[in-house]
Amino acid sequence: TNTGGPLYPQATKTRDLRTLDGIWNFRKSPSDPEVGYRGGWYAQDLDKTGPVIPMPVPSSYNDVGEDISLRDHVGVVWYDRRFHVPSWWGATGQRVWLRFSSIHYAAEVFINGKSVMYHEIGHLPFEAEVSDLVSYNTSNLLTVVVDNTLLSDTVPQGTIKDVYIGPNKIRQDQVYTFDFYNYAGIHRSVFLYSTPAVYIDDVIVNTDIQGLTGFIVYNVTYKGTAADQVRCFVQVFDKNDTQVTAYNDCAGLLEIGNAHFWWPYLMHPEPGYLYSFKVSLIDPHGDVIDTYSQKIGIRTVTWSNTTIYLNEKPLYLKGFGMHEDSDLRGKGWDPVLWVKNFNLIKWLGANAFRTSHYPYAEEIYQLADEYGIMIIDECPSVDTDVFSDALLAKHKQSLTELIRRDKNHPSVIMWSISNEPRSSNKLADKYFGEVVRHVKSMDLSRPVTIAISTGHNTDKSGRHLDVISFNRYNGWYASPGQTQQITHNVVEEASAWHRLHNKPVIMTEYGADTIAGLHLYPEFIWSEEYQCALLSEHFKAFDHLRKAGFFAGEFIWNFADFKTPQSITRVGGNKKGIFTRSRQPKAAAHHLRARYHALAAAD
Ligand code: BDP
Repeated sequence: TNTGGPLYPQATKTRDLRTLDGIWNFRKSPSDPEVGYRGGWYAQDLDKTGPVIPMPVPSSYNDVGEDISLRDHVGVVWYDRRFHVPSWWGATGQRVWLRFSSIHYAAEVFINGKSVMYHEIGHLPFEAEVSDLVSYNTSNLLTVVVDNTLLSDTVPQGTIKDVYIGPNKIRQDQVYTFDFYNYAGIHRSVFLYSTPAVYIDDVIVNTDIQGLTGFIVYNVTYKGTAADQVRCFVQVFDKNDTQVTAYNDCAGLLEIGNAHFWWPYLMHPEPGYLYSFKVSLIDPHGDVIDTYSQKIGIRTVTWSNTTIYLNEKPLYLKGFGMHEDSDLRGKGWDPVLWVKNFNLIKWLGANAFRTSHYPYAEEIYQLADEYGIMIIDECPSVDTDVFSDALLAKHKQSLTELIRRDKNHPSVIMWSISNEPRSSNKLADKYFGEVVRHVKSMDLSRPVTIAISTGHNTDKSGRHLDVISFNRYNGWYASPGQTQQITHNVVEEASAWHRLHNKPVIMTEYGADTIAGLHLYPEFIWSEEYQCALLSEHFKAFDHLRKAGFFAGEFIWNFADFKTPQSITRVGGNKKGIFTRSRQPKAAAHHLRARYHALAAAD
């Protein structure tokens, strides 16, 4: 595993950037995954090894064909393409880097037949320096082997089941308990980029506020030379590109008087204010040898045993759980979809979402920074069941990579270390104690939560958390069609969690499957009327709980309909969206919109 690449790639005066997105060659492996390796598929153009099909990158491969065996493929697939490296990169001694923003689930990457890197765990970037492997005179062959198999020690977990399909014939099925389709492939952009020989490796930024003054504590690390040969110069620019402060050190504390703070959407007339934080490495002659700049927001997140505060103001989170999911491209990064999503989020008057149930594309956090939308950032642990040491190591690894990637985003206000783990298991106590300790060793500036579905009487994870989040389907899985108990149950459960742990409480999931266009009145399950009625009963509970003083947020499940594995409880997927999969509103979207805007006006 290579865990480099915390900085999102960018072209600057000293760096260049190409994307390798486009149409690649693709070939499904026979069920014995070794066939391709034995046949040396990594060392020749894939179309020489047998039939290939064109495959868009980024995208999931599952839904672009007409073939069940492609959609439901379990195991290994091969991708390849050729690329050129600009000759001036070599001539000027630039280092060459290859970065995958995410491949699900595991990947091995070859350049010109040589293995370059292996990475496991989807939804997170990985990269390697490939300067010595690329040729400048001819094209280079890039081959990627992707394996979507989930087992008891992968994050998330799954099982492979042998299915008898005829005499001496076994098909291997992937089974998993989580409720979204196990889409696979090269899901996000592939970047080829250059840095100078001596380069900025990472920048860590933390911020603080006192009165009208903003503070930036930063630390820059660089690689490729002896420490005394370069120095750092940092500059901070406001929105008009006016420099507001500068400093001559690789680590320091900057003070900005009368600062513009980063505020959430609808909490301030100018939400999402971002400064540019520019780092330059300067050599002994005073020449700039590398520069990198990123957007930062000055804000604080603090919490007590009842309240989460942003810039010392009590926060009430209004949002939803989401998915990276859409027609045809599955979990492939899609700027059209996400600009539309953010427009809908603003239209709703929401101020937050949870990246259920895995880290989303980095571009999504950049948009959230700009718009002032707060994120509960979730790692890919969902439905954790068997609490082994091997799993714990990988679970921690997913958080190491997540926090390294997302630490500087002002939009990220909380880490969610799991969704619905089987936390009544005795082993869950020690397990989550260790996961939380690990997160705290990397970041003390944000609270940690889990979206818990275990009841408060048996859960073993809550005592380790800063904020208790719970998922509950009153009026759906419990008493479908019955809305009378909802308000009471939600108030009781939230209060019980608070009494038990004396911590702020959030409801991270509630909702009802709804077929857009199905109207049944008086309300009946699956209809738009029922979804609205179920929401209304929850709203009453939330209003009551807001007065009780420990309730910090409401997140409906889900923003939009999404694809799931095939099951008799799912009609073409999970239909709990307030928007359809093509992002058209159900009646519930209008209902929720009225509430979120009214709450924002009252706050
Ligand atoms: C919850 C899960 C979520 C599901 C949801 C549902 O956290 O992933 O999609 O239930 O069943 O248990 O709709």
